[in-house]
Amino acid sequence: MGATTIARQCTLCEAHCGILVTVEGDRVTRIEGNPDDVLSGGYICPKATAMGGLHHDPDRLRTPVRRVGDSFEPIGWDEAFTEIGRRLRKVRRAHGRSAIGMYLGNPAAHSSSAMYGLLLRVALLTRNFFTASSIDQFPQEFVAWRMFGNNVLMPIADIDRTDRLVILGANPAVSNGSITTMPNAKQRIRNVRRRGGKVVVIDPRRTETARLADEHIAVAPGGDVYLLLAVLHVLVTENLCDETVLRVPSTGWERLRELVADATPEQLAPHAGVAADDIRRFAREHAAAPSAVLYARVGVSQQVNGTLTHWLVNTINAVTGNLDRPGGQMFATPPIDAARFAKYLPMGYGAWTDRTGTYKSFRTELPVAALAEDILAEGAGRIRAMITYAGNPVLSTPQRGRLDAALESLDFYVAVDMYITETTRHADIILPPISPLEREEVDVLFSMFSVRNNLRYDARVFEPPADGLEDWQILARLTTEVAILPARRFTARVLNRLFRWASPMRVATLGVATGPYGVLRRGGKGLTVAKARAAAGGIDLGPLRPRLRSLIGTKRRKVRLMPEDFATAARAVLDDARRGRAITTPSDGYDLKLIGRRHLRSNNSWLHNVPAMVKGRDRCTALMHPADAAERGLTDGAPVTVTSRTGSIVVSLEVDDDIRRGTIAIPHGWGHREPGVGWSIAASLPGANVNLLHDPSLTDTFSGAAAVNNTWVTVARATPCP
Ligand SMILES: Nc1nc2c(c(=O)[nH]1)N[C@H]1C(S)=C(S)[C@@H](COP(=O)(O)OP(=O)(O)OC[C@H]3O[C@@H](n4cnc5c(=O)[nH]c(N)nc54)[C@H](O)[C@@H]3O)O[C@H]1N2
Ligand SMILES: Nc1nc2c(c(=O)[nH]1)N[C@H]1C(S)=C(S)[C@@H](COP(=O)(O)OP(=O)(O)OC[C@H]3O[C@@H](n4cnc5c(=O)[nH]c(N)nc54)[C@H](O)[C@@H]3O)O[C@H]1N2
Ligand code: SF4
Ligand SMILES: [Mo]
Repeated sequence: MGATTIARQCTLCEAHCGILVTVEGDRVTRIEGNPDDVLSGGYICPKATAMGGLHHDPDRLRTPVRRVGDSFEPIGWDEAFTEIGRRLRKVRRAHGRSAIGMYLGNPAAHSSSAMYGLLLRVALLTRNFFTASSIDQFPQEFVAWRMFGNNVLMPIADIDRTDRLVILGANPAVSNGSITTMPNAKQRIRNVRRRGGKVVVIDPRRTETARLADEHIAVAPGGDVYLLLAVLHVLVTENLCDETVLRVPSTGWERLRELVADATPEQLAPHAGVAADDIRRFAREHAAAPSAVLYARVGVSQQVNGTLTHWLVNTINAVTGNLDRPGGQMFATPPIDAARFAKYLPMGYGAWTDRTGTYKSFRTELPVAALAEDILAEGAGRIRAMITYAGNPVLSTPQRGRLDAALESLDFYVAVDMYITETTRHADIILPPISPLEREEVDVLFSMFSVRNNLRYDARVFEPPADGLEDWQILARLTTEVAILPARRFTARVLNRLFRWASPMRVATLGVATGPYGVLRRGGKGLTVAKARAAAGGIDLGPLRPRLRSLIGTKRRKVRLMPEDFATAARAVLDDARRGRAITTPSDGYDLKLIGRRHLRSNNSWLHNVPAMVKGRDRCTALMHPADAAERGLTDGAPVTVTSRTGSIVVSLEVDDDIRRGTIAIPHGWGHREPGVGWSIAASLPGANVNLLHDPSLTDTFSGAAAVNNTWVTVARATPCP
């Protein structure tokens, strides 16, 4: 049988590397990097082959299933949708709109079906909407909203042109970049140095990225806020920065100067875990570089001071003249320019709260930290039915181990997922989409965060099965089922017709045609999806260009360097530090800080059923410094019990001097040995759910995002089971 090769992208992580998929008959026989891809240029990581593994995985669901007792049996699509509609509407009639909750997970962002996820969210009119964003980039969006009046304006590090790249709380050598889409991050980082630039990594662990850098600063977990306040102090007091370098007018400069006037490196160094001299040198070198960019990602977001730290990152970039200019922080001009519209969207911060009144809504959603409680707590406003779409919150979010019981207690739960996971095993009905290799798409989201402007098209590798549905088709049907419709039978039919026509591909085609490069604006030479389809590696639309002025949504279009509530919170952080109280100070007998870690062959919780991704040694280990291990009489490979205020897990110890003393690192997304989990390979692997250790109430002060990098733990030799 002849082989054919099809160009598309790997959609597993934000890099969306171009791949060439070779198919013989109905089998994927090879996956290689596509050298013509305008962004990845032939690079792929080992996960790319998992695109084939997922497609062929016998454990992947191919038809809807309904729970009967402890197992699932196949049912037809129509029957499934009818039952779901009936039961969800019943819950709403009995308990109100917010009794239906929804959780949207990470892979949703990797397909254009996500727009239908949001449509479903709108149709639900519920207050109880949650996404993985509140354990991820929420603080960054919050800062973008406060500083630039537009939550989408999370700046991109212009890594390909900078003279100095400072990475805090990110490990792009493994993650390949996030909210700065940079496939082959390793090469891009090496190129900074080849150009004569300097790379600095600020991370409690000497990561794969730190190994590529000129300098590694082993900050204490949570110490970034002190470090950056001290850096700003040096920049301000030595007149190494000012507000005149901003290309867009700003407010708050004087208040910013006052804030850091006394925030000396000497005072803050112990809390940052970095020597005062190093802080001073860092600040001077940073100011002296022709262009320089601070790039921070989840390691910084997942902190109590996540918002404050991301604000300091953006502010330092701004007052050193590195905002909205090549080599600094920039904004893309994507083929569908969603940022232009986003500035008009209300963020509804605090428009409502969770039931305990602890967490404020932001961007029409509640922090996922509130999820289990909002289901379990007795009384009015309780969530009685759930929809999850492309998420595995049981493993990926801190819930004090209560989410299993919470999901089990629901009147009804429907999951849109292709696996029976730790989460979806609790569902009444699971609706599986077709495999990613059966989808045709254009990447509209990550082109908003790429290091170059581009448009790339994803061809189908296989025709979808006759009875297969894409995520968007499933979500569209769910939308009609839950929408409040007059004359339901008639209007539902009309809506379903309309949705069938409005496929994400059609919407994207229209969006691109009317976008900044589109044929409708630029005539015959303009961009179309058809042109991207004809170019097997996508279309390069050039380097990033300054454009903040046109996107900023604040009053009088000024950058807010010092939002008042940030000033208040930062003052409190400084006052506490002066009194010797810092997020980095151990307390109550807990003596080690727990942080996360990602592996090149893993992707959050869901690639562990593909044999090539999990072969070799146990990955879910606790990484500990040799001196910390010796102090506790622990040896490499030994099982250890890790205990926090909220829970306790057993994992193997990995002794390694790459990690800062007083810190341990355990990856998330493991712990698949739960009864009823449908991924047979994953369920045979060692590892535990690290989110059992994280306290859901430990969150970022402003956005409510989970602060999983600020958890205190103890570690002891595991006592063998009796
Ligand atoms: N402790 C700790 N916890 C963390 C993190 C951390 O660093 N430390 N990181 C956090 C981050 S950044 C994120 S983004 C979250 C991720 O958290 P989640 O999004 O909740 O979890 P994932 O592990 O990505 O689960 C994805 C689910 O989607 C399914 N899926 C995959 N592709 C598709 C598809 O195309 N369609 C549908 N319908 N389903 C699909 C998979 O089978 C899987 O069940 O985890 C967070 N959790
Ligand atoms: N291989 C692989 N790639 C992935 C994923 C994956 O699971 N595996 N997940 C994808 C997803 S959903 C996302 S959001 C991105 C995330 O992409 P990145 O942001 O690059 O994520 P991490 O690799 O978790 O890097 C976070 C870093 O922060 C460090 N850190 C922890 N605490 C602190 C702190 O207090 N201060 C500082 N300065 N650093 C700290 C950790 O040691 C770690 O090196 O990766 C994506 N790509
Ligand atoms: S870095 Fe790896 S997982 Fe991410 S898109 Fe590229 S090949 Fe896929
Ligand atoms: Mo993420």
